[in-house]
Amino acid sequence: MPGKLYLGLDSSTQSLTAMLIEVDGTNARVVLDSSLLFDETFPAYGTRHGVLPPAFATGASAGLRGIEAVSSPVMWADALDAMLGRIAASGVDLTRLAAIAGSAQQHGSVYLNWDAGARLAGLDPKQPLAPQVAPMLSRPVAPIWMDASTSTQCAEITAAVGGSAVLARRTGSRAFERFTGPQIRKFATSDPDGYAATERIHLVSSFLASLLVGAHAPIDPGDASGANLMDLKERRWWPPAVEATAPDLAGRLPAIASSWTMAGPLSTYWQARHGLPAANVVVWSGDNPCSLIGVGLVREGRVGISLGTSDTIFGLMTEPRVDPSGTGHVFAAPTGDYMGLTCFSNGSLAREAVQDAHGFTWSDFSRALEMTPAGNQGRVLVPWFVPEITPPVIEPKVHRYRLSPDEAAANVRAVVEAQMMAMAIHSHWMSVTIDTIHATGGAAANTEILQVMADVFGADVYRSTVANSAALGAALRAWHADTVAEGAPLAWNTIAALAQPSAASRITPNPRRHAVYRELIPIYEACEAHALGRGPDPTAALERFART
Ligand code: XUL
Repeated sequence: MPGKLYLGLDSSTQSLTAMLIEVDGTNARVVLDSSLLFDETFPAYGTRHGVLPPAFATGASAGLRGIEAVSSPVMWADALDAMLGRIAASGVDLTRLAAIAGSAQQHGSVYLNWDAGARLAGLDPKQPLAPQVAPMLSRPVAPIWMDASTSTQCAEITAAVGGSAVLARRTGSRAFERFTGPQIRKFATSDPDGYAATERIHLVSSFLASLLVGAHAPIDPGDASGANLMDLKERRWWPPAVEATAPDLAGRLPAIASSWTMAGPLSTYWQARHGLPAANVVVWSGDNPCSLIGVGLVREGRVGISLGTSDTIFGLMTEPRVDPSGTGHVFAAPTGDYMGLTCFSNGSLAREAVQDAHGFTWSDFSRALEMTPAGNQGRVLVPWFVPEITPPVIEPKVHRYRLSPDEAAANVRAVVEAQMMAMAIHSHWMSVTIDTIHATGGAAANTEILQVMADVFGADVYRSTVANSAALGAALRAWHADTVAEGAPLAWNTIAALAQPSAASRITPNPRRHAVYRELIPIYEACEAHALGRGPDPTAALERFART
């Protein structure tokens, strides 16, 4: 008998992806994987890479042009309509569809007016979704995670709750410009009438779930923890932050419900419009919490490293430990645990800057790594080619110690070693003993880079082949929630088996090289401190290291 189907949707910055899995006992396989790009499929909205042009941003006249980033909730709804139509027409027997879960870009907020509840319940299946969503909005645009315009609001919220350390301890993160709370404060103070016209403020995730169930849906703790508003341990809105953010905000926020909560069946709109069944809709989560599942990181000690435009290290934590330096984030994980995440902006950007400086191809880059020894004979580069998030660096500057810019191969090794050592240093706060790393992202194709990763961390590295980890994570969450609803929850390890990388991709650390890095890491930390103007020149220590 054919098994049940589970659908995962991922509404990211630039696209909407759907992944349908079929489950037979404890085995799952992907039966459909489909994406649509917003810019390409919906040019009428005028987005570039999923972001509206600056004219749509509210603060253009206040000198905020360029750091504001907004997108269109109506476009996201349009995409949802198109994608569910595409799935309905795929020929897969959807009567077996048991549950749908979703993932969305984190932090973005959608402002719905007092009529929205009635409009959600009364969607007309003879009409497309988008024109029915536009009149629900009290703010036509949604600020998204790329927005950096709320420094003032961050400072105000931080001061009101008693400082950064208090906010981070309670909510998992100090105030960040892109987080939802500071964004809400900016709207409430700059457009009080718009705020008064707002009944409910959804995150992108709970907004899209609401469209599917035809009612205001709850939000899961994973995405709620990207708001600077949730008490991470209690998994409920934290009154001091809510009060510090905007007047009468508590009643405007969605309810928080555990990640496996059924928000309701797919509404009659979707049933009548696309002939879909009344499948259960699971509360949606953020893309990072969903990727945790979609990359198979369901136990402490296994972390993911994504080598993309920026590099990210993330992993499950059984306890809500918080980064005292304030650069890392802690979110609730869809497993009921926690997840730590630290982002570095000098990822591919820095690797490519070195590659380009020496006219290297990608295979020259690999050869340079092969030719040079671990520890680079004490030659170090601190790779802040662009402003860095971790540690925070506003004025980009590349620092070299015992290294000349023209030593091509040594610069290649230096940039990769620096990135890996920085990730090891700045993920220390998670207090997780890392034994396994799942590497994802474009640069994970490079085996020599992964070897440096294995040697620096002293951990096995596997290359993850999951391309749409957030959508897969959402599909797996749908399966998990269904097993909970049936009263026979499956272990996460079983659920996430589909996301595990192949054993054949394993790269093991070399103990001798790992010992070299154990010695070099504290010296690299001293290089960072020196580059930040907070410590003595580490050259003598590097010379001693080079002699050993
Ligand atoms: C995480 C963050 C991004 C978005 C991307 O804090 O801002 O990863 O979730 O969609």
